[in-house]
Amino acid sequence: MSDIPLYSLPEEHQAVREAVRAICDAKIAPHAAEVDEQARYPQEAHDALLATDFFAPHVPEQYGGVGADALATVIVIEEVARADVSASLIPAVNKLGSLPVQIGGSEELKQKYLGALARGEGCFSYCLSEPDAGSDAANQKTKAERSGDGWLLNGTKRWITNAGVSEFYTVLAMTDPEKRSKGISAFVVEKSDEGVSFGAPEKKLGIKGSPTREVYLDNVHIPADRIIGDEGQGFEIAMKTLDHTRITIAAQAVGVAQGALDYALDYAKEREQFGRPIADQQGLQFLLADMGMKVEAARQLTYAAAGKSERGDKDLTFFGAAAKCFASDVAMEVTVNAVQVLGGYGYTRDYPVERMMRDAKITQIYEGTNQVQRIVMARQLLAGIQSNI
Ligand code: COS
Repeated sequence: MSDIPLYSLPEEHQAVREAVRAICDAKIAPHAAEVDEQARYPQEAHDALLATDFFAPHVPEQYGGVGADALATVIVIEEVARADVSASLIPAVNKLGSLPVQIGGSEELKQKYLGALARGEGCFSYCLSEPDAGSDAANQKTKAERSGDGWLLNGTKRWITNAGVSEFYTVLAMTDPEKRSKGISAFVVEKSDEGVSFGAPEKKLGIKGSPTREVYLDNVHIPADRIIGDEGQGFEIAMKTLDHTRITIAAQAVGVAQGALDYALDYAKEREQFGRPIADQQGLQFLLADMGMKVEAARQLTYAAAGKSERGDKDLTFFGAAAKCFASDVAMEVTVNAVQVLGGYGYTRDYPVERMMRDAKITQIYEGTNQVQRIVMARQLLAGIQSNI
């Protein structure tokens, strides 16, 4: 038998949590309300994450990164989201944007772009969605055509997280419309490439500190070696990427739910009504108990999925979708209930739980709506791909 404690978080992962929480308490949480109120990029969080190697922790050591495994990366994102969901999109989207390169890119592309990301030269965004390609991701209208010794890209990408801030973009584009998903290819585009521009920031319900903009590609000419993998491999790479990164959305959901629960618990112990703390009321205790139970169940599923991501298990697709779907539904329920615990105060911007409630909502939508996650899960189950736990 191994001497690793059975079914518990390894010590080094617990140490990662403590380190990130300390940074969040000191440098990220104090700015979260203002970032939301002003809908501004959380530059303090960006700088703090960069200074402590939590900016893009997933980048392997061979490309100059710190090589955090999938579970450690999840813990980083969870802890940042507990303080500020907008800020947690920095490490999360850096993984989403760059993972296609890590999964399918040539060695030269990996050295160049994963290296630049590890050095903090810029954030990395992921450009799959378009005005007519949301859930139907294969319906790509952006085109890439061979031109001289490279590629010419034209089209509009929509809902792009950290657009304008990021220096690097993975862009999915149609190279052969006849072949639908098999005619899609992936490319690296840089913000400084001629013909790249951005729309106005979307006015959103939550995650206001993370800019969401359209990306316009107007005759953008890029060198041939910027293709990720082979021509026609883009959709498969995009879907494989999401298998891994949906777990990071689950992590955001667990983090924001934990943040709301922690705040509600402290409040319930202090707030007095009928001559005693409201925490003494059994009705409220039942609510808090359900919140705690569901956050823990979401966390366990998320960590199990992270293990599968790290090992590349064959049931990863199911687990990535299940963790994202379950944890985001929990986040929505728990944050709404945290507002309920605080009553009228919870409904004001003087307390953080209404921000957490607004921020939680997006986790049910992005990286595939929870309806899409159920399609993905059902297909896996019907194909007979069962958990190998
Ligand atoms: N890993 C590897 N390959 C995959 C894959 C995965 N997880 N998922 C799909 N593929 C492959 C399929 O195997 C298929 O190839 P074959 O024809 O050789 O079998 C090909 O990709 C097309 O897949 P499929 O037929 O399932 O495509 P659909 O058009 O039916 O789309 C969904 C499937 C709905 C699951 C997909 O479009 C999707 O995930 N949509 C949501 C997109 C999303 O998350 N957007 C958010 C963007 S980031 S904010």
